[in-house]
Order: sequence, then C-alpha cells, then structure tokens
Amino acid sequence: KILVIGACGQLGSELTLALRDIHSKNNVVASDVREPEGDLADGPFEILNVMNKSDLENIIDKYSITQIYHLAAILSAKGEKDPKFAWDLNMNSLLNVLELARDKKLEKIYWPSSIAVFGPNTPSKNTPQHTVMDPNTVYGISKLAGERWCEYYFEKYGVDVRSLRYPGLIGYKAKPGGGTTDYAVDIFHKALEDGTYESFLSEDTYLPMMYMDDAIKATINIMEADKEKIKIRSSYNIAAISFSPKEIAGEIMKHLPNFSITYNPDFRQSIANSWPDSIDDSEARSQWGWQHQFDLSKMTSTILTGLKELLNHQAG
Ligand code: VAH
Repeated sequence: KILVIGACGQLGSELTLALRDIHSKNNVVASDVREPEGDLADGPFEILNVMNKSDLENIIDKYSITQIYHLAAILSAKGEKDPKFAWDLNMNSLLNVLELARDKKLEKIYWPSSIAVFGPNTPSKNTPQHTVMDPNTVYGISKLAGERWCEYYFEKYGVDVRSLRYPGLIGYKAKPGGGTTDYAVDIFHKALEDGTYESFLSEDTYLPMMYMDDAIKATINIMEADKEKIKIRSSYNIAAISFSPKEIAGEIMKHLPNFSITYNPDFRQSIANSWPDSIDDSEARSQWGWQHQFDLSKMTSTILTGLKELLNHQAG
C-alpha cells in the first residue's frame, strides 16, 4: 500500500492519480492538510499534518503502508516569507518519514529534491551531479540537508529512499504552490484569460524546466528501478528543457498571435539568479534509463490545448 503525503499539491495531485492508475485506487492513500478536490477525492484520503509523527504512524498502521511518497514542502518563494516555519516543516517532516521507514521497515520511500540545492557558486551550465552546492534560500538549504539525511538513512539503516532533483515543474491541472519557476505555469493561464502576462523574472532568465508528465514518468521510473541500479542515494540530477520567459512567450505567440508579455522582476529574480541555467543528468540516463519526452514546443501546445478544455469545462 502506498501513502502520498502532500497529495493536494501541484505534483502530488497528478502523481497520486498516476499511481492509482498503476496500482488501483484503493492501494494508494492520499493525504494532505486540506480536503481533496476533484478526482483526488475518488479514493482513500486522510487529513494529515506530517509534522505530527504519531498521526503519520497511525495512518501507516491503519492501512499497512509499505511505500511513502513524501511530497509536502514549503517551496522557494513562500519559504523566504517565513524561513523558520519552512525549515521546521521541510526538515522535521522528512525526519519523521525516515525514522518511521526505518522502524517499520517500509519497502521504499520517495522524497523530491530540487535544483534549488545549487547556489551562486555552482557551475551554472550543465551543472554536474557532484559539484559545489551553496544554496541561499531556506528551501534550497532544507533540500540540501534533506539529501544528506536520505543518504545517511540509506547507508546507516538501509532505508531504501530514492530522490530526484526536480527542475521547475510545469503543469496545468493543479495550482502551483509558491515556487519561483511558477511564472511558467501562470503565463498560460494569463495568456488564455487576459492575453497578456507580467513576468516577475527578467526576459533572459534561463531555468531548467520539465513538463509535469515527464516529472511523473521520472518519479515512477526511479521507484520501479531495481535497487542495485540506484547508485546515487542523495538525489539524481534530472533535466528536460531550459528556457527563458522571452522564449516561452514566443512559443505561446505561435498559437496566440496577440499574446503580449511585460517584465517586472521582483524578489524572486535573485532566487532564480542563484540557480543553474541547465543540468547534466547523464547519471540518471545511464543508470536507470531516464529520457524526457516533452520539448518546449510540445509542452506549450499540450498545455494550451489542455488548459482551454479545463477552462471551458469549468465555465460549464
Ligand atoms: C520552486 N518549483 O520554484 C519549485 C522548484 C526548482 C524550482 O523547486 O521553488
């Protein structure tokens, strides 16, 4: 039985549905601090504050959970508004999961890291798997510390925890949760609703990005890979595409010729500047066969088509 923590989030909501397709819905328990919406409610659900270790333990016992996908976290932009809370939630929740995984001999754990573990002194082009990591956001610091804890619990206690350093994840089915890369989600909503978008990052801000379907595929792939193939127990670099606000706006204009973009960088510009432009993910590709499917053009047409349908459907 699988437990998804943070199932109502941008990644969690789509990943839970994908896992239910594979393992059938009654084998995937969704949990979050808030009630589920839409299809997510069509399966086992528990309200859970993952900071509460005994509540988490009760759910593991109640459903005889054997695998946990721990996706709950405060993301980069939101974390800078309340650093202490972001650190407490991101770190204590992971330690709760790792402790229980060890004590209850859970089969496998998934925990996402991020390109946010890299910082201003990290080589920014084709950032290697092993390199200087000096994150300067609370979110990035918590993800770097989390990677160290994952490797520690694997080496010392044999906990089979697996992790990916996600780039910016771009999807349209769920609201984003306060990230810096979420301009690339907002731009599609504004393009369809207002015909114009004011970007909070400057026009040439390149960032590593990935369409949500690719991120879900990578997550399922690493969790289904044979244990011996997983050589990296901190977190794997994975990559798909890198683009700037100017480039994604240009791609949208191919479909919506009247779409316009303006630029008004805010505090999130300095966060984006501290992150790489592109990532070297050769280990993931060679060790467990990672391969992305969506380039910028395919992602843009997929999202515009899907979002139009969603908005028409919501309009009723
Ligand atoms: C954020 N979407 O912006 C997340 C992600 C690499 C970016 O970690 O905080």
